[in-house]
Amino acid sequence: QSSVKHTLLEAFSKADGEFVSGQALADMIGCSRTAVWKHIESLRQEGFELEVVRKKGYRITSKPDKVSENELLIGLETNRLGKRIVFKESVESTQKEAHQIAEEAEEGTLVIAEEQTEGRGRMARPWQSPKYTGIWMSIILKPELPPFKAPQFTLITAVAVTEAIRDTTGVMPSIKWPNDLLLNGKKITGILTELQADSDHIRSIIIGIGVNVNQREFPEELADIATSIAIEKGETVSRAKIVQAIMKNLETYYDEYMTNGFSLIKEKWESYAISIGRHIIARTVTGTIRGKALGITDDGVLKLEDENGIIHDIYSADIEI
Ligand code: BT5
Repeated sequence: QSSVKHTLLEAFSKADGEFVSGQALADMIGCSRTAVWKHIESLRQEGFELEVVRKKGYRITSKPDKVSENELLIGLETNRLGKRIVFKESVESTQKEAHQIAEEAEEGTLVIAEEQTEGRGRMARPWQSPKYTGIWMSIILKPELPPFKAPQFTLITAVAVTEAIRDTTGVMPSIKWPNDLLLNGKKITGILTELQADSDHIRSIIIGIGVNVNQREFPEELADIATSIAIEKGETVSRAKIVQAIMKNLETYYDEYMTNGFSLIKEKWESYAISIGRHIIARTVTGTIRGKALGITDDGVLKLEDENGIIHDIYSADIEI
């Protein structure tokens, strides 16, 4: 089956957008013209669009936008990140898969799926991950660092993803501390940073990234708070290109962080953030604090000044603007 598919795709690729006759395809595969039709149907199932014209044959008008290994490896410009790819058509959660293999996985291993059936956010909140329309992935890093440095990776990732989206699609998200990217005030990306660590050092850091790319609509409960790149841009964009750009940027900023520390990333983060300098509401597990967001510290902690001039360190919260 897969070699038939390969033969077909090669034939269409040689034809370079022109028609290939059913008989020619039948001869190449060594089957009947009826069987060719069935193979064409299965290409359609995989997201290829084909035109059929009587007496001319078949031609491919559009290829699927996939995020499987082949699509991601061709054109990937990194040295370490994404060199190992675990691709699954459907998983409960790439984060869960990544946790399972983290111990023996090479640094930079990428777990990516077309669909998550139980994608999750922080505090076990659900993360909607419909098939073929978004980027649902988890990256395993193994920095030689103490565990308290881990929250910085959420901020490093936010900067890397913001610039990747800007450079590949032309739309510019803004960052909402700590882990959201927004377009026109609605969420397009969530980041979930998790650890496997001993008391004094990180064994693995698992960065989960969800990007709404080509969804054209959202279920009712998300309609007011979520959007996608395609909705905001008005056209479908390539997920593979975005993934490749994220990997490249993440590698660059990870290296920058390990050699020179957090200051360049902090500067960029603050320039992309929407909440800094504004009045916000921070809902933490211990209570709600209102005040002006002053900025982030070198450890990625949010500084919030309340109306009495007291400055609070916020380590984890949901922010309302
Ligand atoms: C996050 O959590 O924003 C982190 C999301 C991380 C998802 C990635 S996908 C790959 C990897 N595998 C996983 O299983 N997870 C990671 P949080 O800040 O807690 O936001 C969760 C909230 O966002 C939910 O309670 C919903 O309100 C909302 N939400 C759910 N799905 C969404 C979507 N597709 N787009 C925008 N908002 C969504």
